[in-house]
Amino acid sequence: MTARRLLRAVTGLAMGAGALLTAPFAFAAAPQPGSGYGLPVDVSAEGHRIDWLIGVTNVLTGILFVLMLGWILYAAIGHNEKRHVAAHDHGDSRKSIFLVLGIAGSIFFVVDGNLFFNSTTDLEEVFHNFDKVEKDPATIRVEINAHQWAWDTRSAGPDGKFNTKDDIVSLNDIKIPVDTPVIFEVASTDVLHAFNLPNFRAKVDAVPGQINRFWTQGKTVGEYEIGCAQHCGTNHYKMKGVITVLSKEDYARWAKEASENSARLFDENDKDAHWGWDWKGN
Ligand SMILES: [Cu+2]
Repeated sequence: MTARRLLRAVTGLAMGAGALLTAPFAFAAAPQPGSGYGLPVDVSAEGHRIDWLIGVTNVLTGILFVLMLGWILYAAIGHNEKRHVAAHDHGDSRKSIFLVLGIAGSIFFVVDGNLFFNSTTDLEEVFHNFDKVEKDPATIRVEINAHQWAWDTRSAGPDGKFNTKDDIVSLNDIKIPVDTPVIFEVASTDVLHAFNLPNFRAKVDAVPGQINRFWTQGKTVGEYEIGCAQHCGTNHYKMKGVITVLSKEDYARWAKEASENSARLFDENDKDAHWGWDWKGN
């Protein structure tokens, strides 16, 4: 092996290894709590489905990357001017066309097909299966009204109706019980925002004039971040909140106290406080 060929091989390997090693850090400027440089820790009952899809896709594209790198190295080292004269064709032979279509088609079928099949199944059976969640008498309902630059939150209180005097109203602060389904209805009063719960693998656009919904269920008691995932103006970065997963007993205690306080402070003439809407689901 001549020095030049050795240099070429080493450079190729180093570039490939460098790309592999730096890729995960390019997307994570700071470590996320609880999980180093990976995804934020998942505290939801169904978030594992999304993590599985991301993990499998990473593994499959990782395998493809290594195969392609090997192929390029083989071409660079195995075929060179000293071994034989380079052969060129236009890639329009039957064999070439079938080979290219076959490889591209298989990659598309396996990688994208897996994403498509599993994500549509997950949506149908779990994430968009509101019928099942709404039938559960334990289900909690929360309304979110986004505005520049905060999240108004409202839970129904003991009467189960929104926009009444026992509603629990807060700002950038949501409390939910553990192991209990929660349906969120999300709207916006001004511009597009996106209500994002990274630790629940849940995110939905907040759109003026429209109510979007999703449901989730916390499985680990603790405090987690709420963020806005849609650039919505100068102070977009300040649109942070906290969602707290409480034990069922703590939640019951808090909800009772909070709705009593709300009823006490209720002012019929304060129109700004009455931003809630009739619950759109069942
Ligand atoms: Cu926003």
